Amino acid sequence: MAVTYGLALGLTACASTPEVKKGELPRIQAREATPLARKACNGDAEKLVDVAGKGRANVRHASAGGKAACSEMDLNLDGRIDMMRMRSGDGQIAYEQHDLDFDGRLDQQVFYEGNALVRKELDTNFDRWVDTWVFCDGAYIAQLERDRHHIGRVDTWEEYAMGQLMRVRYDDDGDGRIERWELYREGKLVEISFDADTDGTADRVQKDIPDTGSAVEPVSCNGRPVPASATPAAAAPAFNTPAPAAPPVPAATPPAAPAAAPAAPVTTPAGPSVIDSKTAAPAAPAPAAPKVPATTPAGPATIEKKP
Ligand SMILES: [Ca+2]
Ligand SMILES: [Ca+2]
Ligand SMILES: [Ca+2]
Ligand SMILES: [Ca+2]
Repeated sequence: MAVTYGLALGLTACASTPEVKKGELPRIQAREATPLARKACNGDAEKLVDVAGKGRANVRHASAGGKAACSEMDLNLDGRIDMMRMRSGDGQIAYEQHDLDFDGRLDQQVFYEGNALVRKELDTNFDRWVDTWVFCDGAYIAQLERDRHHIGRVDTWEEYAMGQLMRVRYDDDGDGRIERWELYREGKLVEISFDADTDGTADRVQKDIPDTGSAVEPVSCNGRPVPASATPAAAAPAFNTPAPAAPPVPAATPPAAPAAAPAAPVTTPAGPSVIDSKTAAPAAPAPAAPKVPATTPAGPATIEKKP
């Protein structure tokens, strides 16, 4: 069995003509963190597969009413489940859970609609709470939200066009109000706006951003290369109008205390791993997975060999 990985590389992206931004909603609704917990893969029948010929099953398929329900896979053959995939009643992939670094703890859950990846949720600091939400538009990242300071709700909003970063909004002090914007053009940061009094209007705009000479290519949502036809300039919206509010989410509760952690750089979210097996793994919509440092094993139940 071969395990295939891709790398979702770091990004910086582009933006269009930046203007003074008025009317930004002074208070936003911030998505709240949710636990990242394993879901059971059950059915009325199961099939165990030893894809490595080592006398121990490393793939388990569960079915219900004769239809495939879900699968559990041990991709690195260490006896622990690294991936679980659930299917809807019509057999389409609906949901996946991934342990990307094989440490026995989940790092990501992926949501599909009609076999198409629509959202990824990640735990990037290994505390078993989702802190990063990635929203896909076809092959491209459309929006990414982060709980950068791990305060239990989103404090950073990244907007993309054709996989390229266009704008980032920050609630740096965790008070539920955005006070900083960054605009990007052709992969480079071109403008930073500050709203010190959080009245919704930028009262200081910095445009003399040093050009580091580096710009990063657009990033896809599924880890595959961004289609060559992607032309971010054509897709770039003009951020000279009031910014849209965050998508409908549960209302944030007033923060208890300002966030203390330093701001983290914008980074690309991790992708799931893919099993490439002739005998066991169902076809996957090829996500990619950066390796993250392995930590102490503490994992789920081993897949037992069929009697
Ligand atoms: Ca494993
Ligand atoms: Ca893990
Ligand atoms: Ca987390
Ligand atoms: Ca704020």
